[in-house]
Amino acid sequence: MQKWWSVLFGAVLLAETALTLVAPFVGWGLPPLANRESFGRDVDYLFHLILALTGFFFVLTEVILVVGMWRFAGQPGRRAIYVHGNHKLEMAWSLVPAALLLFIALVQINAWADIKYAKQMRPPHHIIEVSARQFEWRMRYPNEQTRKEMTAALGSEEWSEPTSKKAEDWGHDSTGFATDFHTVNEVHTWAGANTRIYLKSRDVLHSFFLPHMRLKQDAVPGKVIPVWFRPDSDAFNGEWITGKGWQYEQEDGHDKVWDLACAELCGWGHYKMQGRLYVHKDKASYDRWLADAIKMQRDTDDGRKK
Ligand SMILES: [Cu+2]
Repeated sequence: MQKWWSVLFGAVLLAETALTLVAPFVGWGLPPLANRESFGRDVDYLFHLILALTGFFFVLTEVILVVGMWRFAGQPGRRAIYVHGNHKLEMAWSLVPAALLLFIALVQINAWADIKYAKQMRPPHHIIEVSARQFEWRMRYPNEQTRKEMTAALGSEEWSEPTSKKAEDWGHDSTGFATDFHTVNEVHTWAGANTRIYLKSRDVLHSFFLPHMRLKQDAVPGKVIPVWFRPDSDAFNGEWITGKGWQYEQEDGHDKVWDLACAELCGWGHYKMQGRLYVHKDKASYDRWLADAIKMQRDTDDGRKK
């Protein structure tokens, strides 16, 4: 009778394995990749490599568990045997994972450096400041003049972070109106643009996650963290049309939508930290949107420098 437990465990294991094998064919895999031209494929490769390694050892240890439960199920009159460790086995199950972790650490070096090292990032075409708070993302876009100055400075040989003073003049015109643009939960860039994000948090830990770009980075209070991504040249999901707003491209009859999510449980309203990534067809479409957006901001009092 005790053997039924091993049958139950075995059945669950079989079902899990079957579902995993079926998954890629019924679309339960990763979301569509819209960042194939920079580091997206590297991230997917690492994901699948680690999934294969952990999957193999998961199935192996579960099979050993199920077989053990079957063979050594309790029987009336049979006494348990006490084992005081096995030196060779313990060495093996310490050294094998250690070697695998070292292997993964070596394989991922280039992808990590490409995504996270400020000095190795591609010179940006576009810069956005993203500031997380409970429970929304606040984006800040430089006006065209500031964007040009900053991208030129970052693209030059001489590495220079924008200083805090510089960020303050993102900026205001002589009449005291803001000429940079502030928005909530909307990331705007254009297809093929190296997009640099300066990530901040105003309160607790959040995590900036663009699943289709394969970009995820924690926002840490007190730090300004640069990250970047580049939407593919065919990744545009729509166009800004003055007077008509955002028009989504269609794909298989559905709107093409790229998500922004918070990937770090940050409080009761964590689920509300959803946004959208708008990839404009080209810089001209982005410029039209920015001009309209700055105009709308100007038409309210919020744009006035206090
Ligand atoms: Cu959050």
